[in-house]
Amino acid sequence: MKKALITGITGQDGAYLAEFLLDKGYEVHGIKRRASLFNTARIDHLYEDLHKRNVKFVLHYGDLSDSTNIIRIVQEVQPDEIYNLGAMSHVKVSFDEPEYTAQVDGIGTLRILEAVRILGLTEKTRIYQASTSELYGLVQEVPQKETTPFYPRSPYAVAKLYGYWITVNYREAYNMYACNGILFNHESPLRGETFVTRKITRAVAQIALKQQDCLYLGNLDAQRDWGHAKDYVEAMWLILQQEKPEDFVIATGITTPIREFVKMAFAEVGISLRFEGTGVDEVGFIESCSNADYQIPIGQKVLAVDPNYFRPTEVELLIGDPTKANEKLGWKPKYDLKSLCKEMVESDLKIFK
Ligand code: NDP
Ligand code: GDR
Repeated sequence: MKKALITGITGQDGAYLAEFLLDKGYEVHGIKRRASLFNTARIDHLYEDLHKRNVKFVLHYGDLSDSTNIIRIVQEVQPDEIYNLGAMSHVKVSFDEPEYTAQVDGIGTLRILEAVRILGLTEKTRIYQASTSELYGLVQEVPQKETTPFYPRSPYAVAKLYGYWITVNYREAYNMYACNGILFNHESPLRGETFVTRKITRAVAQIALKQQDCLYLGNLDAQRDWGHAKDYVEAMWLILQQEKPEDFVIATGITTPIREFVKMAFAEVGISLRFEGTGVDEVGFIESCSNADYQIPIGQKVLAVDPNYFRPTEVELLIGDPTKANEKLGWKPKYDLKSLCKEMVESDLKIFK
């Protein structure tokens, strides 16, 4: 039985990856942070399974800012694979917490690599580093692929740039099986509530159910290449199953403006929108509503721009080229954006009902 260790197991990707690996027969270990409230909502069902199906699922307290506990856990678990998904993952928040973000997202990656090296596990343990399309930042080339130059635009992206290169360096210096997955945005019903897609689908559900009047967003012109987290955790696993370690872009190859995702999500509850104004004055009104269950007054303002959500430096356009992953990993996404958006809106409607 293979053993996997996942940092960030309580996050969106950690939860899907843990389920994926348990289904493959892995013994799964995860690192969770101590918090004053329960923070395991996304993986609680795996605990239930633990008692019913005798699955192997173990959580350890730890933090990527503390190398002593990382070394202890890696020594205890002796993992075949480590998935380093733990991070302060919010781009806008990284401008408020730049040093902490560097500690966790940058040096945290070094702590994992060093733990494996110090413990003499370089031949046994394979490492997946959660790298990101944010590395591309200011557009140098479209679509973005493995050879596209990086130009990070936030403390988050700069910290992840260190994580990327230290992973490459340890692979080359110590012959370790350590790889970067350069993943473009991926979403799901488990997406954190403050990322834009989930913020939108939650607001659509609450507006349809008359629990909220208006959704406030930042830059509506930014464009993202969005996929489903379920498809993307499979790619993480595939990256660690190859003969030789390499870095891969994981993306759909299709990009969509934030404004279009807003329209798409409202369409799921039968509401169509009319936009007026530009920049900070842009607003969205209800133009029509075809669903008898959600009768919101025509003309109600449901979308407005709040400059507080603007970033000091923005990433305007991300579109990935997944050709290498298609060809070498045999990876192709199963979900398209419409089915992802539908699943997210339906899930949020269920929650708010
Ligand atoms: P989430 O924000 O949902 O999850 C982040 C996880 O990291 C949580 O489990 C969180 O714990 C944990 N964490 C935060 N700080 C620390 C710390 N100091 N020590 C240990 N663990 C910590 O992110 P996602 O699941 O969406 O993303 C997973 C990884 O992939 C991240 O590294 C992210 O930067 C990267 N990524 C994500 C993409 C996406 O579109 N989702 C795209 C490309 C890369 P807690 O629950 O306690 O907060
Ligand atoms: P991103 O995701 O920054 O790409 O990072 P996010 O969903 O936060 O933003 C996407 C785009 O939407 C614009 N936007 C808003 N964003 C948020 N969060 N809230 C708003 O109100 C809002 N209005 C407009 C943003 O300006 C941006 O252009 C995510 C994270 O998961 C990272 O960890 C990961 O590395 C990258 O995706 C790939």
